[in-house]
Amino acid sequence: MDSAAPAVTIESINPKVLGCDYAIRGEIASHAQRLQHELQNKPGSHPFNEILYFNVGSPQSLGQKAITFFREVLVLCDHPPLLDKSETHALFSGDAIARARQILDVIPGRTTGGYSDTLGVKGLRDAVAAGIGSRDGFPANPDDVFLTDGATPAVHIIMQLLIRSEKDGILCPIPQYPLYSASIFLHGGSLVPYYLDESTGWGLEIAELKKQLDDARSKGITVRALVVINPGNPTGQVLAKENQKQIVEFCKNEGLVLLADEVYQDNVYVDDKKFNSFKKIARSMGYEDEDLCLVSIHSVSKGYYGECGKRGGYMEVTGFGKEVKEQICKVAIVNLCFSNISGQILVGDESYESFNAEKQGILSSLARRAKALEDAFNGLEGVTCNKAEGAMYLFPRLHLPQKAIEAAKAVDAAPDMFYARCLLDATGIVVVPGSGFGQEPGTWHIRCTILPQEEKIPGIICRLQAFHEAFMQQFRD
Ligand code: DCS
Repeated sequence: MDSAAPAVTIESINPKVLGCDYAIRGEIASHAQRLQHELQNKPGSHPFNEILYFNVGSPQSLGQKAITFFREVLVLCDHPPLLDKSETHALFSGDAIARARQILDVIPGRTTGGYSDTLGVKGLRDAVAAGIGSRDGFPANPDDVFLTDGATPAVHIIMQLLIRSEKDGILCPIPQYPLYSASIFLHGGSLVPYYLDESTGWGLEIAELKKQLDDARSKGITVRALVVINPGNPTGQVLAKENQKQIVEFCKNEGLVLLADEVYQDNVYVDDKKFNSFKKIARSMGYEDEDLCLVSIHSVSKGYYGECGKRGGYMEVTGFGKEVKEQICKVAIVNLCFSNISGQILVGDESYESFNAEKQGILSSLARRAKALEDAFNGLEGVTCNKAEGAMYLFPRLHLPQKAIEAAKAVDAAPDMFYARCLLDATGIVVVPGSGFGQEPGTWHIRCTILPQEEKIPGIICRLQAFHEAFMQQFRD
């Protein structure tokens, strides 16, 4: 045997790792990093002087300020001796001091440096359950609440639980947030696509669900779950109550777990739509715990928190029965605990008057930014863009001239990738090609966050317009 042969090579790693894709940090983002490096080493080497990362939904990376109250509570919990210092009362709000004391009282050992209880600190799970109860008007059981390091691990846990082989399928929206395709692939299952209807504002049709379910079953796939992202990423639609009722009924009748990704529940920007949790919908239809297997996931990365780096989230798991829940707990035990304590503190925090102004300021500014960017996209030749009713993104459709499609082909790129790359090279603006989320064959999109700070939006729109006009001019048929 060749002793110099490496123990692991790209050919010998798990093909599930090799084959899984996450376009948000894909080819365009890597190219952007190269350009950033070049700009640093050689200022003036590109027609722009900064890279604008609109590919990732990370509000604070794009300038959103953290809510003061949350950060004060975290600092005080991380360093409890501050609570005994007189200066602390001048530097920190009374609400934050009181809240930090309450939180420390429920954390074993009064420290953020220990492993927490397996499912998360009991007192904080109680707070999350109370929050869900007041949101929905139906009580939540703290034993159904698992605190997680953001929403991502919750998705992996559920996929791990449900997927036994490639014969197990998960119904997943197209377009979708690529965590779903990646996690289904990594856990060895089959993604069963259902298409959202762009012409009705990314409508979710039950007939389409049924068609895809039947088709998968006819191929021998056991469909285990339906993923619904509400409000949608990348599509931004907020589901209507009646539609949600149909979805709940569909899952119950077809014996599917409903995996409700509700991380954007605070991000709704239109007056005629309101977020309703699937739990509330199911309970208001008279469905009890045992009638429906439902997982609702949430995160402090989104909403007005924007605390992506703190990795806080939860999943509320209902209808699974005691034995299955014990198995989820076992996975948590193997992890020692599912999540870090700072994230747990954030997710368990309550709404205080003292941060209401900051919260409203962030949410109303996001609504204005969504509208300004939506109007700008709709003003571009050959671009149509549905409303961002919620979430943090726009997903405009590009109707590209044939010459642009051929130019893309000539460099072996999909047309949306080609467009995103030309946009980056000309303006420094980083977006994600629609192919990273899935799209109807033959349609092309890009995804752009609505997160640039408000004062930067007019300048960004000007750059976008100038680029698009030049692009269309160059490739006009
Ligand atoms: N679910 C959805 C729908 C998301 O959009 C994201 C993150 C997550 C789950 C995972 O969030 P956390 O693990 O941070 O809690 N959204 C990514 C996106 O589309 N751009 O950047 C992050």
